[in-house]
Amino acid sequence: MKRKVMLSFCLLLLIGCTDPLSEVESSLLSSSEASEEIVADNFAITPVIDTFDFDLLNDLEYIFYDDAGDIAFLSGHNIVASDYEITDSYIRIKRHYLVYLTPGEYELDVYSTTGQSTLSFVVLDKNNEYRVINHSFETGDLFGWEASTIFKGERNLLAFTNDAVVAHGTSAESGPYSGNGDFLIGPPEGEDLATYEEKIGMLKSSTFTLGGSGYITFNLGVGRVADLAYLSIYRASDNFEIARYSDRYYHRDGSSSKFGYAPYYKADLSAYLGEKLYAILHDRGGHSDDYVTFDYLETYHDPKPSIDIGGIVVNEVPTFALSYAPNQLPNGDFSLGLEMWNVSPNLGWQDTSAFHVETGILKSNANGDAGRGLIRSSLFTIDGAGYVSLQLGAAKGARFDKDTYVSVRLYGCNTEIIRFTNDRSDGTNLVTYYVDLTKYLNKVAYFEVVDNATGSWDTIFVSDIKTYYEEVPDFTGINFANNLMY
Ligand SMILES: [Ca+2]
Ligand SMILES: [Ca+2]
Ligand SMILES: [Ca+2]
Repeated sequence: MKRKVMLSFCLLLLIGCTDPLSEVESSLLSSSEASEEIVADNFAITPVIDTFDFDLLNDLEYIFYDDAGDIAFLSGHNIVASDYEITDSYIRIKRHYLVYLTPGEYELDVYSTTGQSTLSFVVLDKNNEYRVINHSFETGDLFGWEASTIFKGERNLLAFTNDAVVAHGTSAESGPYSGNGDFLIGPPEGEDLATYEEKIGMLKSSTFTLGGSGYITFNLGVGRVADLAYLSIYRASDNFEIARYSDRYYHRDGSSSKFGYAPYYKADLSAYLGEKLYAILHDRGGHSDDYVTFDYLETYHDPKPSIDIGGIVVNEVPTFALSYAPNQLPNGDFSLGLEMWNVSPNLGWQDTSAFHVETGILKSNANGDAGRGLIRSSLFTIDGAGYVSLQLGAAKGARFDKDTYVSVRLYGCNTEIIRFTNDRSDGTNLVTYYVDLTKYLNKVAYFEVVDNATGSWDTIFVSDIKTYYEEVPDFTGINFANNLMY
């Protein structure tokens, strides 16, 4: 009875603990309790692997014998049934549980049909809390990372699957290449490259606390268009995007990155030391070289990496000249030309001259259908009835819904909350679309207009943007903008 009470007390403590100090206190309590229990062990458990290494991401393994009868369950340190596996003679504790434990010594209680016993293990200190799980993809899969679609929920269009964790080649010309370990993110073996390039998606890391020197390093390759292929770092407390990096090396003459090589970059994030951060790798493009190779996101360097390693990064997170965000977008009717709008200067678009205004209509065809680019509005506040409207024209090329579109993004996190396209195209006439942003009332947002294709009709026209309606506007379903993001 005494033991039961003590166990419950320990479990309660653990459930309530989130900071490392409390975790240490609980560990101490558990071990002093366990020392009393040694004499009470009713059966033997022999460790096979009882050390967890954050770099190896190994499971733990223990053998038990006939005297144990049937093992019923493990208890302690918040372990639940899905965190371990019991076979005829083995207990395996899985890495997905171990990876979140603070480094140190642990004991778990093991209950069986013949009584109880304990097993112990060690979580090695590899600066675990300062690093992302499976930072080099050496498990050969996406363990510790979370992939999500960004287009109509279509899993078959998702770039980041376990198949995209590939063995690295031996030279830049032979295919995917990485200098770090055996695996990296890249085009799956046996898949047609054009098919892979068309795929898009996001790949999110685990959350880490920025420690050490505050520098991070990573390998990032290909990604022809900076605005469509990039690594972003976010602050976990408010999902604010603090930095965005693309592979600038790709654009050098004769760059091996054009063949899949993932150059090594370093970035100084020391202004965010001590904060919890996470990374998201973005692939948002569907054409030639619109894919990424990626590896070895190391977020703990102490001391800071030497001056001669790692290429130069440029923080390409969107910035706005004015933080003023009225509810009606200034120059939403383009009566002032491109005033208040910003053409992206980032690498990978042919040039920055694709956009022009003609009779109050923004068009991406200053250089014909072959022009490509991204233009960003100033900020506006989602207000009133929460609806906005605009007119769209053209944008009806072969893959129009992936190539020529309008997005609304939230300021700060830059989350794309809606993407829509001219799916109700009416020949050469403009079509009005109403966009429901009621879920985001009082948030600050902006538009992005994207043209990432060069074929016939691959150009987009936008006009007459209204971002304030006092009441829900009167329109039929035919003019409702369908969100492609889900
Ligand atoms: Ca690797
Ligand atoms: Ca792609
Ligand atoms: Ca175009």
